[in-house]
Amino acid sequence: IETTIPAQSREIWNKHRVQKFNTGDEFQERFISHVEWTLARSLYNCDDLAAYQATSQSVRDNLVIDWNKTQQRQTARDPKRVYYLSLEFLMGRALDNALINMRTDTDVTDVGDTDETLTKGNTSREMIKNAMSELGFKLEDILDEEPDAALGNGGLGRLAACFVDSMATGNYPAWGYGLRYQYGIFAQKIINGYQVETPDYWLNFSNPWEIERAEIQVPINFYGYVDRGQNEKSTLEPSDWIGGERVLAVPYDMPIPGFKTSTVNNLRLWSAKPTTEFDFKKFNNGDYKNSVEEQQRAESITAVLYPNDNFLQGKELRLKQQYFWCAASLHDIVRRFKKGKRPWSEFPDAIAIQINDTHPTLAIVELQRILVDLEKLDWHEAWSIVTSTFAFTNHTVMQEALEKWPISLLGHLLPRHLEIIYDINWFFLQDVEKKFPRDMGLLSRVSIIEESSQERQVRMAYLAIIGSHKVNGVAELHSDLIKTTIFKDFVKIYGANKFTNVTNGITPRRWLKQANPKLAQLISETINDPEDNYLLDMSKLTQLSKYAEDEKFQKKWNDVKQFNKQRLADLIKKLNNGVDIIERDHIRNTLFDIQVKRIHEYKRQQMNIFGVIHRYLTMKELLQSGASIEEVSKKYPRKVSIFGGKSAPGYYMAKLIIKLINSVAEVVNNDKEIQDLLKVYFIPDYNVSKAEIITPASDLSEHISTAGTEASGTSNMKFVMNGGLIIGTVDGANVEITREIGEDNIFLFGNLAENVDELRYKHQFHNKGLPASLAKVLDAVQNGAFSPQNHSEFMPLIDSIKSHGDYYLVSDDFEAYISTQELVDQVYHKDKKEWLKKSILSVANIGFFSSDRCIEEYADTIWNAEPVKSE
Ligand code: HBZ
Repeated sequence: IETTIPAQSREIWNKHRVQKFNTGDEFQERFISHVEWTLARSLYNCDDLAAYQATSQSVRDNLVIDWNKTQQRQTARDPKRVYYLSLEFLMGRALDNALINMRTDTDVTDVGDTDETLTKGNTSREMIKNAMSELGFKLEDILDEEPDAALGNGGLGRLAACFVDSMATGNYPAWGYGLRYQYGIFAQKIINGYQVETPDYWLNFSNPWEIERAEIQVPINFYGYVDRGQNEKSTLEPSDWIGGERVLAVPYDMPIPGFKTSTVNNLRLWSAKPTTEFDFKKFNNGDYKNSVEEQQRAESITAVLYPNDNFLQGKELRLKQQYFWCAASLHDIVRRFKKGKRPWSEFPDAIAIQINDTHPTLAIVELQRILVDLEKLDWHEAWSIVTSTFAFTNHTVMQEALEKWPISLLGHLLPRHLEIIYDINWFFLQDVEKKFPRDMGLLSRVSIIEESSQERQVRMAYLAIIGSHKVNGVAELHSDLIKTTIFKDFVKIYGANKFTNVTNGITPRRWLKQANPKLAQLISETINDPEDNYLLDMSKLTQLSKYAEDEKFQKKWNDVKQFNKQRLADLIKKLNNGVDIIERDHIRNTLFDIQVKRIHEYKRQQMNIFGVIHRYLTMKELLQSGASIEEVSKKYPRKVSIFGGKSAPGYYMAKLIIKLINSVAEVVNNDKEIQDLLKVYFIPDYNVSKAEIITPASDLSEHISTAGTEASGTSNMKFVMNGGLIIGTVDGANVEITREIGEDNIFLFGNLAENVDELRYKHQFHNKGLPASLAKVLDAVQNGAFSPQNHSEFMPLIDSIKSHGDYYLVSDDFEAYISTQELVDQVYHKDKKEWLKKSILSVANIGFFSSDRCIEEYADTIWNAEPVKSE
């Protein structure tokens, strides 16, 4: 590797090379030096926050050493590199994860062995926990000081976070590229039952996990015009884009440690800042204040994450974010490639770029622009490089989420890119015409430019397909659906091989080991894997199957669940002003029924809360007809319905669902007559660190989307990995979860995706009426049972079912939902052994859903990339 340091100086460099701490004692020394030097504090003013900062700085020191080695190794070997472009990385906290993943040399059992990944289970974390305790701190409290890095909305952003973990663990030379938002997803407060959003200023107390690379500043242009020259040269020729506004992109790097490997990868997040260019006109006009204000506007580009999931809000600033990030990332990728001095034709052998949804689609156009305008490649040669480099992951079939940008907006912000898009479309449509002559319908259906709407729009998904060599969905059902619905015409044009499936997964390091240390310990003891190798090879979990009916083992399994339920109950108490929702003694025989995810009509939290209302009303009826509370409890044993999740700030119906949940909770939780048999709680501000407490505590979790609408879901996998059972529809990854764990171990119900169109059609043209169970619920809601002050408060939720075609098919699935819930109660309360058996068998067979498996599939079938191991 090249260096500017003269040969005779290198000896000194090597003599003073920094070292990792390897023992508790060395950690303490490092910790104190950070307290005193980095934080300029001391023994006399080191609180938990300072201790968190100093611990993180110390751990980061170790990671940085491996980070540097990893990067040097990758530069020396020059393998094919992978870049994962995602506008969201929902990372959560970094410290505990780093402690679990990171390697100190004391972890290595076979020093000098070629297989460096043979390491001891948990030494680093245990070692630091003890060392901290000697210093007077409790590790758990220190970990709690860290704010979540919440740079994402939901599943898509968390998937990107699991993927970077797995790419590092699998030793892939892979970087993530994203934006360093100053405000992550808003914090949710619940005030009088309503969601209120407050800003998430997460960088408040400097972020020890980021390394600012202030020396790298990539200029990014917007607006302006294309100079076509004197004789109006063709748009296919190298063209001059004269930008009108310029900002700088500065990278911040986050180290991503792999588990049991010295590989530390990079997550590069871009931040916008003003240029220092001097504006003569403003200067001469004496317009100082205005020129400062204009400069400040640059920073707004990376100020805030857009808080919508599965919904497009076509704002100019959002498009600006997308281009800013694509252009900066591409510049960086191309710069690194050029250092290798390889011919451009080898670009796709050197680089794979995966685009997470259509948000990074402009990267495709930007690479074409770089190759044609700046590197002067022939258009077709350039386009072949581009399409061999990119691959595209789709995450939804829902129309309202598909990105489309008005021509006027795109052409104003990025005039040269619009020309390139037109030319891409021109050549594409010519190919289509050749293959399917005179099929005008087809041409207009697949055109990148949508002409039918009042404003012409660029269809980003089509551009992404045309610019990629592979397109994948995120679960089998979803990948099949996109081929027969939204991308059907493209299957006809390109053939089915361009379209593939990579079923989502989750990282078992965070979602099992970190979130559920008790279960992890029971597993490692039981399958005799003290070094936690099962976290790298989840097929080892199948060894649990033989204990599924072992009563002693079942008891231990149940004790772990009990511990986790208690832990969640403690969190809820804290959030509920110190008031318990469930009496301590009752936790053990209360079924914890949890639905936590973004609030969306298609995810059907409304059906869940209607189910709760149905249960409550029926319990009340039984009591009124003279049944004793014992009799009622036979049919409806103890249960707590727990909800959590954010609504997009502008999503009226989702916000109303949150209010209904809270209003029902208010009534049910205060009804003395039902004696704690039923409780309802909405956990405010659901996020990654809360999910780590919530997920291990479920007996049952709900994944009940209208069939065909949830592309995959990933919390379904998390809950099962933590020994919870699922009630769910035949949708997304529920289908493959069922295949893996067995249909006896999951509670499926409801209509199938293939029947959804017909059911919707029937709602449009025939009034089928409501099932009696649902009618009873809606009547109660309509009569103000949960809104005595304002009977019509929840009318929009009722109308959506009764008058507006019940698009999400609540009325079609409700009865099956209710009866399946009753089945759940019976198994849980009448046959606990059967329940535990199901739970154990589920965990035993969930290995497929490790994100390590996903990354291997992407690497083998899409990226053609290989791991780089240290030896
Ligand atoms: O991606 C989710 C899918 O709904 C879920 O089924 C899947 O498991 C997950 C991972 O593949 N999609 C999202 O989370 N989508 C977004 O958050 C989103 C954000 C901004 C947008 C569009 C979608 O403009």
